[in-house]
Amino acid sequence: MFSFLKKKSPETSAPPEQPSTTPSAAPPSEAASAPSPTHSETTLIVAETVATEPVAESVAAPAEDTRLGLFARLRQSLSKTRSALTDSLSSLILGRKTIDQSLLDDIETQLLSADMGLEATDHIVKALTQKLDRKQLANPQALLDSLKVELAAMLRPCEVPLVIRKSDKPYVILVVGVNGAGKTTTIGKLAKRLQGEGHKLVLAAGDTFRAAAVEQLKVWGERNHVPVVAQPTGSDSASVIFDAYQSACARGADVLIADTAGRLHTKDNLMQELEKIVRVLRKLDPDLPHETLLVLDSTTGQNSLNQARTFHKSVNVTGIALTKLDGTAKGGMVFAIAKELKLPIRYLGVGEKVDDLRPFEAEQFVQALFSDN
Ligand SMILES: Nc1nc2c(ncn2[C@@H]2O[C@H](COP(=O)(O)OP(=O)(O)O)[C@@H](O)[C@H]2O)c(=O)[nH]1
Ligand SMILES: [Mg+2]
Repeated sequence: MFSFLKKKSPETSAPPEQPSTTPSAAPPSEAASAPSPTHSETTLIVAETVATEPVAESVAAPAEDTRLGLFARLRQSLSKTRSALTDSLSSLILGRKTIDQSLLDDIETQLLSADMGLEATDHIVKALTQKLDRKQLANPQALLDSLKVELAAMLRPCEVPLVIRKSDKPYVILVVGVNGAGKTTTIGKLAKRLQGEGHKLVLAAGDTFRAAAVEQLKVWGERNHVPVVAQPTGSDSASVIFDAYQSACARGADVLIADTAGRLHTKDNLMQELEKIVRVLRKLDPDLPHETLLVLDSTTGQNSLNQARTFHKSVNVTGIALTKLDGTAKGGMVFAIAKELKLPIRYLGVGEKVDDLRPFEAEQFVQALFSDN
């Protein structure tokens, strides 16, 4: 399935296409201490697919392509959060005859227990209290409608889709996050999505800490017919990503997505490694990476907010992909992220399949949370 190009000599390492804009041939001094891309023993593994049969899961059924079908799937994937948060909120509100402070207190408790976080909960309850004081909440249904409006308003500033600028070629997406958050899976899904939009991709297997991570990315590359640039486990991650950038330039790729390791964020060396990757990229082009996408696992609830702060401090996160919303009742944390981090939420991961990555839409998310059918 893969062809392995052993970079033993400059002749064998020649790229298949000549670069239009090739970065300086020598790696920056930062990367030179690590296995250099031009080092005679460096193995550049380019996974090229020769698969002719489409992978079943990568082909979306036509019916699922409709907006209605997508909404139904989003709704279904949020079922755990819906029963933990919105179903009980709805029955709490609609079950009351009068709207008073004690009802608002009960709403507050519900929101907090659904991982919405203090700030977001406070914001919502204050807004509802104001409306109650101004006599703008005539009946329980008006309160419920008002709650939905406030929730959507809180999410709206985070609805900033990822736009691949053609002028930034290759557009570099650095994917960061702790182990198990869903980085590699998200890269696979994102590769498929961007490919569907007509972009030519290269993937960088920058998680050189775990052998399985490289293999996992290569399988995704094979499925998506995308070349994967990798080096053996234990190689320098910045060096792999540097190689991949050069390969992406040589191939005329539109997008380079780089995977990274995710050992616990409390260990300083991970942050140092990520900072080094960014420094190496910035020597090639000060605008790199164009997107630093932090992958957060929604099942970890409030804990992921702390992770986000740590990563943001080190590598200046520009967007968030929130995974595993299908497996958790803690979907309320989307609101906590919106209120506390104020970063664009680019995508939601709603399953393990290749099509289970959804661009984040505030209104649609709230609708799916409250929709009965
Ligand atoms: N249910 C579900 N599982 C997911 C999602 N995203 C990732 N996973 C699973 O989470 C596990 C860890 O994912 P992986 O991509 O290896 O995480 P990484 O260590 O950050 O690269 C794998 O079993 C994935 O299949 C998602 O949106 N929903
Ligand atoms: Mg991984």
